[in-house]
Amino acid sequence: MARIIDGKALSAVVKEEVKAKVVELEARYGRRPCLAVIIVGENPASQVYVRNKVKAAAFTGIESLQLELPSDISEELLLKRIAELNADPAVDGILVQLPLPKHIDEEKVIDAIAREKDVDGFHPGNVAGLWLGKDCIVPCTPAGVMRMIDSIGCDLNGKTAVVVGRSNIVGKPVAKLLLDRNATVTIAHSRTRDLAAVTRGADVLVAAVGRPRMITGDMVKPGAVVIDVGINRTDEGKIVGDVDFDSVSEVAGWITPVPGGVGPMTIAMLMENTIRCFVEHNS
Ligand code: BQF
Repeated sequence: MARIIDGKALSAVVKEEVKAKVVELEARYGRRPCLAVIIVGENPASQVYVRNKVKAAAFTGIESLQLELPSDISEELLLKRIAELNADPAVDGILVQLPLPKHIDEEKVIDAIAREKDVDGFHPGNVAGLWLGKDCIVPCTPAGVMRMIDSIGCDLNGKTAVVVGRSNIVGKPVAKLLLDRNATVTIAHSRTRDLAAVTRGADVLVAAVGRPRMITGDMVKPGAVVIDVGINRTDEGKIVGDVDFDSVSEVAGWITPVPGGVGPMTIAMLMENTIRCFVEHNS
């Protein structure tokens, strides 16, 4: 029976650390870090995510500023709002909640955020930095995944890691971070032939595909560390991961739950990234 990596508990520890750091930073710089969160439209999931971010900011003592923009806002006006936040010295971090309405080009919007304020780590300057091995802002979910792996004392050196999913936001950056720790990394995806044979080779398995319960116990190596990045809503309205928790927890050594796994860690890492942008903004 697998042990659980409790993302909720771990995120609480990280947020306490951030909270203490904010006190220290306020004493040193005379103000607190400030995170600007832009939401366009009324996607219910996005509204929940933005609420989680604003709540975490309040908990840690980070100031936040929420811009709620209508779904029919022009791309031009959204870019203008971002330019204003870029120029505002009181703002340390900026994020635009994704996804955006179809008439807006996400890439243009991400490129418009000042690299120095890009708390999501999605700006091409930060993406390049990650792949070139520079010390730069790391996307929150991949950073959270690594923190969870570290929390169990897992030494990745020489281990076989399989990432299922190749998105720019999770799969690709997580693979790079695992590679940086000397894991032997495979990125599998929807076209991978005999996926189960690939995943069964994994000492560390990261699922980030967006298909409910697709990783089943027969696809997992006994004792493996299984990290579930998925958040899917079933027909019954239940939130489940990409991992079939019941069957996989019989085989794995460690497993992250959904909810209460990677999700809370994503939010905690956003707070850390905001502090980092603040410190760099002030020095
Ligand atoms: C939990 C996200 C897909 C697409 C865009 C806690 C969050 C989620 C779950 C959360 C996510 C997922 C966020 C739990 C932010 C993570 O208790 O399990 C927190 O707020 N997330 C996002 O901003 O955009 C997304 C997933």
